[in-house]
Amino acid sequence: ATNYENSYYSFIQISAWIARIAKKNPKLVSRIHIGNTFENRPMYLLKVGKPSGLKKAIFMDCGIHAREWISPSFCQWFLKENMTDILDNMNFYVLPVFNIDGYIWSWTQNRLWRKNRSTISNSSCVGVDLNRNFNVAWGTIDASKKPCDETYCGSSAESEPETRAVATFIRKQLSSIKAYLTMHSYSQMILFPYGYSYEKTMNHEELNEIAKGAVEAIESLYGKKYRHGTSAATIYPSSGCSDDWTYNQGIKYSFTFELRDKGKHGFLLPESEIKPTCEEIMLAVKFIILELKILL
Ligand code: 0X9
Ligand code: ZN
Ligand code: ZN
Repeated sequence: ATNYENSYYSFIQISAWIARIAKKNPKLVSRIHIGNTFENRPMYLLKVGKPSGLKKAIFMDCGIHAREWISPSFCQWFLKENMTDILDNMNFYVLPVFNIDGYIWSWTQNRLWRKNRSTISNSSCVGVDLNRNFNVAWGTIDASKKPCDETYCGSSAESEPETRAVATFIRKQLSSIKAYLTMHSYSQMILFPYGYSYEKTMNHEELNEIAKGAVEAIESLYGKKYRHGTSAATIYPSSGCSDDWTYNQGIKYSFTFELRDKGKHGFLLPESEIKPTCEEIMLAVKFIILELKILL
């Protein structure tokens, strides 16, 4: 039998799995339609939490970049974990595959595809980098205006239906969403704003402490070393990214995870590494959630 702990799931498998867990746990899990992709596929996010009044929420997305297959695997892992103690006073919004059209393309046509699949007038090239398409310093650093480039940022901020769906949902839920986590690969890092500038945020020290604790939690399990720091200083400066946008919307705990590995397999992380990667990242996410429970 196939299992997402030891094999990657195609989008069909993931969407069947999403429907299944929502149906199996109707009191805890609900499926929310937030929009459609460029190729008109419905985007569902899962809301997880016991129904009880006003609650703080954490938003997590996976698979904004098509080829980073370990990322949707982690969203699945996260959802099945027993979170009962954590759930008591928190809701989770989980988007298992942000870039559905691109993910399917990476399964069927081009394993190393990154962008979405939107067509562009006056160009034969396809796709916008959804992590350059957010409305924050849009089109300035490490973002291309040329449709054939891997970091093409689109014709305008939020030009893409996928970006718009997520941004619209987050804007509507701003009063409850206290943290934003976005899962990428690879390079083993936990990053926080800013990415579009070397400036430090107001709560830089706090974010740094949380990220430091999270990478220590990771190392405690299998000894894997992850780096932490601002995106600009730790990976590279770039603009229009989701984490900087959520931060500037007022979500002061915004983190980008870069999962395994450090380049040996890169995006082609072997299936044997799904389970250990998800286990170590789960420890980091739990650490962050517990910190937030104390802070908020
Ligand atoms: O470049 C990206 O979009 C991310 N790295 S990846 O290799 N997965 O493509 C890093 C984004 C970090 N966040 C910001 N720069 N704000
Ligand atoms: Zn990525
Ligand atoms: Zn490896």
